Amino acid sequence: MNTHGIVIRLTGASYIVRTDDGQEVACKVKGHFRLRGIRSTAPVAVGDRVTITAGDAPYITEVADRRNIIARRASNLSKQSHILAANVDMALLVVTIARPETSLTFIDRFLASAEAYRVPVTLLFNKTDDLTADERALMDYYTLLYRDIGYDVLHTSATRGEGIEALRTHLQGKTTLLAGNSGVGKSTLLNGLVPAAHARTAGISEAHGTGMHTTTFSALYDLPGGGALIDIPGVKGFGTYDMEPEEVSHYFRDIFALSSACRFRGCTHTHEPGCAVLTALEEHRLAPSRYTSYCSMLEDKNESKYRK
Ligand SMILES: Nc1nc2c(ncn2[C@@H]2O[C@H](COP(=O)(O)OP(=O)(O)O)[C@@H](O)[C@H]2O)c(=O)[nH]1
Ligand SMILES: [Mg+2]
Ligand SMILES: [Zn+2]
Repeated sequence: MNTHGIVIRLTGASYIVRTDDGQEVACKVKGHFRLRGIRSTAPVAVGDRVTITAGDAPYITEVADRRNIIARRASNLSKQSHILAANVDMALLVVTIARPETSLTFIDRFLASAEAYRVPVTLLFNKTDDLTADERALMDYYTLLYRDIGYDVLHTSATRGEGIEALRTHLQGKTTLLAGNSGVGKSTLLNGLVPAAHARTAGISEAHGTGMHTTTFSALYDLPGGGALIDIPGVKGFGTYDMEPEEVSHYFRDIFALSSACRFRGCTHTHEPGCAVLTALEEHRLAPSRYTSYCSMLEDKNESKYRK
């Protein structure tokens, strides 16, 4: 008899599947899956709906069609990808203005990759209790900037519990991937939302000024009010989606919206006459930080194309 369930945790040795009747079963994977054109180092990911065999040594026999996946390249040179999570409704990008500082380039690259994966992102500014007046002003500016582009922006102080109720409401009923640099408060937020998670939190290492990775395994945590959070250890965000240089501007919503008025089709918005993006930049209708992030991503793509 076969049973169905969802993969909620990966350990080194097995996949923990929560079956539809609520049991947690440690499973192995048998044989090879051919997964619709994806060459992957790990065939099954957290969030996958699977079929398992019953018995003393259960194994996964089938992975259901995925709504989406979030993957990263196994290594720079490899064509294989590593699937981080499947069937995700949303990503929550946790950022901090300071201690540690999250760079705008990091945020913009994340947003662009998420657009490519068609995963909506909510930007969450955490540690609102720990800001100078200047830092608060900066946060307010970024909040307007990203809301204006069309992203949801929330604010929390995970340690003080401020903004957690609004966040809870926002996450209700959805499967959300937790993302963000280490030290921004992901584990603290997770513990606030899912007390049973018992995620380990870490201070910023005094010596290096960087956070330490303490979560060990990918896991899906049910939210008390419905929905779930997926925590992937040691992964800041998405790997850069494999996109052509011409495609990069499609994933910057503000730049894409402006580009319809460019004189030339295939305008790269870097030097072309009649470029509506460059005009908007000059006229302060496009944030310089967004344009800088776009250019840096475009350069990467051109370089990797050149290397091939
Ligand atoms: N002041 C302040 N510190 C926080 C907040 N949230 C988390 N921290 C602290 O930041 C550090 C890193 O938090 P952690 O949850 O481990 O971050 P993660 O690496 O993203 O999982 C810990 O010392 C937390 O106590 C917050 O809202 N305000
Ligand atoms: Mg953590
Ligand atoms: Zn242009």
